[in-house]
Amino acid sequence: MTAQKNDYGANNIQALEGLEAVRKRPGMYIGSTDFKGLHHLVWEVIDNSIDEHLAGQCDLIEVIVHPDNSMTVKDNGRGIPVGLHEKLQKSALEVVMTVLHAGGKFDKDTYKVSGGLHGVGVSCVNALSSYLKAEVHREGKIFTQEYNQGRPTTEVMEIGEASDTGTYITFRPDKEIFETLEFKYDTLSTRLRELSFLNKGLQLKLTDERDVEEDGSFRVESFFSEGGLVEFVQYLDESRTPIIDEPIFIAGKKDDVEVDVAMQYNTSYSENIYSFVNNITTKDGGTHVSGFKRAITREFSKYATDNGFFSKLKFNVSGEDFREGLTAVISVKVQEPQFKGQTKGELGNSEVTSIVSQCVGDVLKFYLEENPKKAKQIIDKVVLAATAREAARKARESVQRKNVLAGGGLPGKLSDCTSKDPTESEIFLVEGDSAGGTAKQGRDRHFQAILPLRGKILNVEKALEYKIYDNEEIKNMFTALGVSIQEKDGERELNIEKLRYHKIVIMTDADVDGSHITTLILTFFFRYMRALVDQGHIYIAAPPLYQVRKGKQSRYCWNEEERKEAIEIYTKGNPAEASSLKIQRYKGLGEMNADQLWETTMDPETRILRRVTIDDALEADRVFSMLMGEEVPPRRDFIERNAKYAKVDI
Ligand code: 0RA
Repeated sequence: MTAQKNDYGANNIQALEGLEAVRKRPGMYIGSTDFKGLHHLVWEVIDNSIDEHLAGQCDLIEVIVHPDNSMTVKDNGRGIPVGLHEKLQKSALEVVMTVLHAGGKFDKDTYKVSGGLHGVGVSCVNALSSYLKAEVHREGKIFTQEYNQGRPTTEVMEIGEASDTGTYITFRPDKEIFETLEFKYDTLSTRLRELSFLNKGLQLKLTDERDVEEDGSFRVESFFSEGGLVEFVQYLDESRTPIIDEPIFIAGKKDDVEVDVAMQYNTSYSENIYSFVNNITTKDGGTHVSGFKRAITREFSKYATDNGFFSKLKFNVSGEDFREGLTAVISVKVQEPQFKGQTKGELGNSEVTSIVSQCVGDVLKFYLEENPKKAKQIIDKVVLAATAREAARKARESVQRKNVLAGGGLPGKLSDCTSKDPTESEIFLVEGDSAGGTAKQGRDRHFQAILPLRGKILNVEKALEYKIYDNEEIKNMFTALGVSIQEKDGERELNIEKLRYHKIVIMTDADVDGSHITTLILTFFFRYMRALVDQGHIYIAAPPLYQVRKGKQSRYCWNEEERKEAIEIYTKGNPAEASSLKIQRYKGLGEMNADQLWETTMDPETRILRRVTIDDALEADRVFSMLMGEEVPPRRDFIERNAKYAKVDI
């Protein structure tokens, strides 16, 4: 008995030390303590519920954001076990909630592959919450336990009877740990929608109690997919025109690796491959994506060659040509995933390449043989893509050659900075010549360059690649930035070794036209200079919306709240004073003089820059193609649906 008591004590200390380690270095466990880290807590809790779904024990997960920014995640799984944990001599519930990495130890037999990048365990969430309550419905009873910063504040208590089973976790992230405590609706809904596609048959419900509708009800959205990845692809391509009636679906399993793929060709020119490992996005792809690409190139090449589709071509068809207008979702389940790269966004397990390649290859081979008409439609498109790529290569090389002949100089419209150090240099892409002139006067010429862009730049979503090189504004951007597109083994690559500015700032009017132009420029970067977006070189300037003046004093305001605040300050709350104020609404950059533009929008000391991250490439891409593409009905629908929440956050 004594030995056991000692054990108990020692184990308790171990638990406390574990939780302390998490609080000391939260970044090690959840990546960061910013907005991303905060949401990581939710993903972590949901992951555990998804594991129950994967084990075939749960078909409903509810996520509720409470008015105080605490959060409840409910599932109808088996419920966390509450019985005595032999070794630790306490309730299994307490062990799961307080011992680091204890979560999976009980369920060796269950199918557990969710997690991966997450998978740090719900005890981590507990350690980083100022309050957490676990409620378990199990064995006909309801049990609860509460915690503070991961330490139990109550025993495991039996509080009533239950006719159902499940786990409810309510937690309030600790303000001592997180820089922000505000959960973002769009981030939650995007991920829950994605999870519903990745886990067909699972219902995910999101309730936001902070957002009360006119009739007093809360904002609620429910996500459920019967078709899984096939519906995912259809959702992604909502605003594109499909080439074959139904996406191709592939499911296979080999050596404990599960492979699911859905793919569709559409009439656009872009390639959109989204990949997941154990339900987690791999934004940089990896071995599963390589295996998929390999199979596509191999099977389509073989089929096209065997059937004489390539016999008249005077140039090679590259791997890329097989993926033009392709939208695909690849989801694999791997027992021990290894994530590579700086942001761990790439699957490293080498065995996965050939497994995916084989699974996809087998199905494709069969599909092409069985569906000759569809096969021809796809191959016709591939031939078109190869032809267009050849034309684009010629156009690009001709532009590059002409530029070299012309002395390889910079565009005439560029007002370059004097510094030759890219790390300190910035370029402002400014809408219109007149605002460009003001920016040129206002800038610090040592490190700030100005490139005015005239009118609306070409809408690249609709344009063929070879046409974009005829466009003056686009040519100017390539030469001014010092980047070029090169082909390597038939794959296009952006060379940014000679990038001349590490900050590329889009500066447009703060009105509807301005935001349209920003979206156009962003679409261009997204499609043709993606590496610059991924590496965080693209920024959006934020000019103020108002200036409130009283005599010689003035304040700039970036939103309504600041405007009200400024009025309040200058009138000292006395409405009679309001007539002495001058309030200017800036509709365009042109309404500011050079000094004002510098002070409000360009001076690194005082300006606000928004860095463009395509963290959510998926949603951004959908929005781009919806706002820019051919199909009008989904666009109208999108705008109407989002009118109340319209906020394209990229
Ligand atoms: C350990 C073992 C079992 C289930 C769970 C944990 C579990 C954890 C969480 C976290 C959120 N929801 C959850 N649901 C279940 C297996 C239990 C059994 O075999 O009955």
